[in-house]
Amino acid sequence: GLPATLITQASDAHPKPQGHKFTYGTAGLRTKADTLDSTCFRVGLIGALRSKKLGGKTIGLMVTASHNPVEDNGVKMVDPRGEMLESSWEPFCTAIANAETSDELVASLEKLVAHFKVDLSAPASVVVGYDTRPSCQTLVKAIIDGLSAMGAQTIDAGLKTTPQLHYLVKCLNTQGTDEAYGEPTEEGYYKKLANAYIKLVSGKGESAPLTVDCANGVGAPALLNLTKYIPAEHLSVRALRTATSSPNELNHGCGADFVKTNQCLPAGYDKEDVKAGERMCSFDGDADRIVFYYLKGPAGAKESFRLLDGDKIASLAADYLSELVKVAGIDLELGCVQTAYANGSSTKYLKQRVPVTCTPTGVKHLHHAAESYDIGVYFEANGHGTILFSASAQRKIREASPGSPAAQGALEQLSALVDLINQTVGDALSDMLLVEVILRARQWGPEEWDGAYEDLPNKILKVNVKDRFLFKTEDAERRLTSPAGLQDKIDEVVGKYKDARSFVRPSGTEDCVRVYAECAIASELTPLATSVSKLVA
Ligand code: 16G
Ligand code: ZN
Repeated sequence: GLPATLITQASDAHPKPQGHKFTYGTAGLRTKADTLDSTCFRVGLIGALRSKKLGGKTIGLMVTASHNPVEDNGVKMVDPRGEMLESSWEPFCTAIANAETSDELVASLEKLVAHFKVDLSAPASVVVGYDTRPSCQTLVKAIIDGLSAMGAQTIDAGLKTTPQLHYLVKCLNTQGTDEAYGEPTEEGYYKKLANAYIKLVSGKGESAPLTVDCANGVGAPALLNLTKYIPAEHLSVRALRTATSSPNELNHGCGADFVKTNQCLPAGYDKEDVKAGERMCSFDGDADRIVFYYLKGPAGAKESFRLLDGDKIASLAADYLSELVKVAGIDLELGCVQTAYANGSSTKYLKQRVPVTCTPTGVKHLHHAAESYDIGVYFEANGHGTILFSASAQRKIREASPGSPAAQGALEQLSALVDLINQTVGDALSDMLLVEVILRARQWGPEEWDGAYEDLPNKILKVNVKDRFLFKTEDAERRLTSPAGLQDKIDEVVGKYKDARSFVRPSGTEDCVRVYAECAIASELTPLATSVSKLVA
């Protein structure tokens, strides 16, 4: 059975805040950091059990609250192939996090063990990473106490970006097999990306510097490290917002979420000497999202801010990869996965070129859907995304015999792209390099990239409601089934505006409901969004 005495003793040192309710949601368990000690301890226990269930394969635990403010923190579990925790475990995580006493805790753990038939005599191995938040230190200690109580082998990976942790998990589990993903170290990660990138851009000339907003988070040291492996002629970056030792600056007026939500430059960029036409991008606080942007228009005159978000990255990548596949002369189906937040113009653009599917919000849904294509391009509009190459696609790319020098070139590029792209999860560093590669290959600046389609004016509003769980959705969150009658009222409002679309869904990460609205005419956007919000509030 479970080491109940050890667990109880250790749990008494990590008491649960009375009455506090935790939920394992789309981003794992996330809330105010000062309430999370008991939860982290318990996630340590669960992590050990998850590994035992999988016969001792290494699973990952990442402590981060991504783009949220510095007072927040969270923990999420990573399965052996680098993907999100299998969703059937989520309700058990929630129940275990909410057990009020140590005795209830042991009982809830026993339920999990019985339900999933966990062999407690199996070994357990868990790798733990964390971001730059000051609260991480004590939370990681709590996790390690949980792992020790279960006798799990613990690898403390230290400060990592979320995608680096996913990478490590996959590498540790594939080491020495046919599917070996890479060297299971941070250095191995940089080398893998850098080598692939250098192959892809060699001989393509130098490019102008890229300005990177690191959100004052873990992306800053990671970017600095990465650049050590890439000669400056191939990648020149100007790293801004790198103040990781000033915790209050994390995601503050900067970062991918700020830029996407407010559709403007990071605060203070007017003093940073940015020029019209210059490529810029922003990471989020744990470097698993990226958005690009630039200023359009003649220098000095009024320049306009232009966002190149996850949808624009998806279309850039889908076009480029489709072309390579064609030139390579191999038969692979490339498809795109989006969510309801994808700008209507991007969906229209992509649908004219490739199959497109829509899933509910959250990486696990997109990732899963992308696995059904040979090459699955998935991006959320907020800049989280990656590209998956199926095992058979990778084999075809490796084994194809090229019919021409052009085909050979395309195959070589595809095979380097397989290495460049972090296929475990969206990765700001890897996606940044991918965009650089494509722009270099096409000899494009941001304006040419931006030319693919024109975004419909859009915005997202946050509405506070009494109980967000009353809001239930269908059709990949595009329609409400409850509260009864509300969807009809939304349809009626939307019908009054040109090319309009609006939907309402409960947030998976905050206690609110989100209203998305887009329409053809910019001046109609606020009236549309506010009318729908009023129906909801
Ligand atoms: C989480 C998701 C992200 C999604 C966001 C939506 C993962 C790893 N992250 O951060 O993909 O876009 O939630 O937040 O799945 P919301 O439900 O509050 O709108
Ligand atoms: Zn993130």
